Amino acid sequence: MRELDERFLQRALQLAERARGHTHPNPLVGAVLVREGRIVGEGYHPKAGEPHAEIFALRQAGALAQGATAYVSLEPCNHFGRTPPCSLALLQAGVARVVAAVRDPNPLAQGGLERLRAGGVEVEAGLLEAEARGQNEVFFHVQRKGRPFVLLKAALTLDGKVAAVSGDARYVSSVESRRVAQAYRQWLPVVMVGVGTVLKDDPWLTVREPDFRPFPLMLEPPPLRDPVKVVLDTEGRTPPTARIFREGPRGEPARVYVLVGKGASKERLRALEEAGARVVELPRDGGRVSLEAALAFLLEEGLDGVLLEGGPRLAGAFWQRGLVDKLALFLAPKLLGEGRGLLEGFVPEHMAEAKGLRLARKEWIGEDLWLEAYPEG
Ligand code: AOF
Ligand code: ZN
Repeated sequence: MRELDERFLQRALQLAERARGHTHPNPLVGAVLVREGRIVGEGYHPKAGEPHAEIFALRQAGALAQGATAYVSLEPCNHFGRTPPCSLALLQAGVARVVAAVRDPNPLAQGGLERLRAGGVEVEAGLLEAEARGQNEVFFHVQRKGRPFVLLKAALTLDGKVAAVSGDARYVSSVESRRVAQAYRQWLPVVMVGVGTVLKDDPWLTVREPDFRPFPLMLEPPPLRDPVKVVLDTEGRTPPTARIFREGPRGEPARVYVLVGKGASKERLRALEEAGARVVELPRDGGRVSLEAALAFLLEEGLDGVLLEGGPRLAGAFWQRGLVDKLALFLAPKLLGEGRGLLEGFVPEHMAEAKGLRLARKEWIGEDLWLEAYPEG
């Protein structure tokens, strides 16, 4: 019985993965309806503003939902938001039992299980909870901390350098690592760089040939899409001809925000707007755009996760403010000697000030070592 419950719930988690990268600021959610051991309906939440996972599963099941068990990767919502509550829809359809992997942390939406129980439905939560929390790491983080989730991604030589002294960084890691690294762009709604990286590398910041290994529950790739590109650029030095403004590999128009400091040259800002950027003036902190203000602005826009791709000065600034929530690192078997480190400006005097990391993944990829880690404390 337990095994069957796990199997159907696992299926709900897998369905949720189909929309990875498309639901922000909403979570990934999947639902499976089972009657007499048979799946009679399946669904997932495709996009914020569209119906929730349960609704698609109920539509597919029709009258067969009567007496069925609903397996959901997140507690059914209980609020009138962009759509009516799923708890009510499940009750009205006559579902007999609901198994949720994890309770909804969103105070506006939670309480679905109580409402269902009060309506005579058998309810349960906590099965595959760790997997469900992992799948929606961004959503759970944002609900707890009230600011976007920041993932620092970098390729390092074995002696910890991200670029040569000249700034040249093409390429530190192998092509296999770079394809995995691209998958993180599909996951998070924003890819962020400092203006130095735009000037030096003129990157595209698009999703081209991602390798989705970071997401073990994903059975088939979601529709590919490019992230919103955000440049932190206090003085508005981004060249209006930069590649970030060009249309993506699937012909999508680029969505670019250039975040500048108050008082930046109006003329430059106008040229950036003409290039298609949304230019936003934010308060400064120590001369540069305030990182806290930048994150708060992005969250207001519904952009709740940031993939920080460099360069070392921006990474160091996020790190020193305690704003890095996770790291994805690719360690290549190369040595650079003198070069640019991962976190510029972070200069502890003693080993005791080094920050510990909790490793969540260590895996070989091509010749490189792929690590995921969380800062401790
Ligand atoms: C569910 N099933 O598939 C999802 C849920 O703005 P709304 O109305 O779409 O509500 C979004 C909130 O609902 C979101 O923050 C989360 O708490 C919950 N998402 N709930 O029952 C779903 N996507
Ligand atoms: Zn719902």
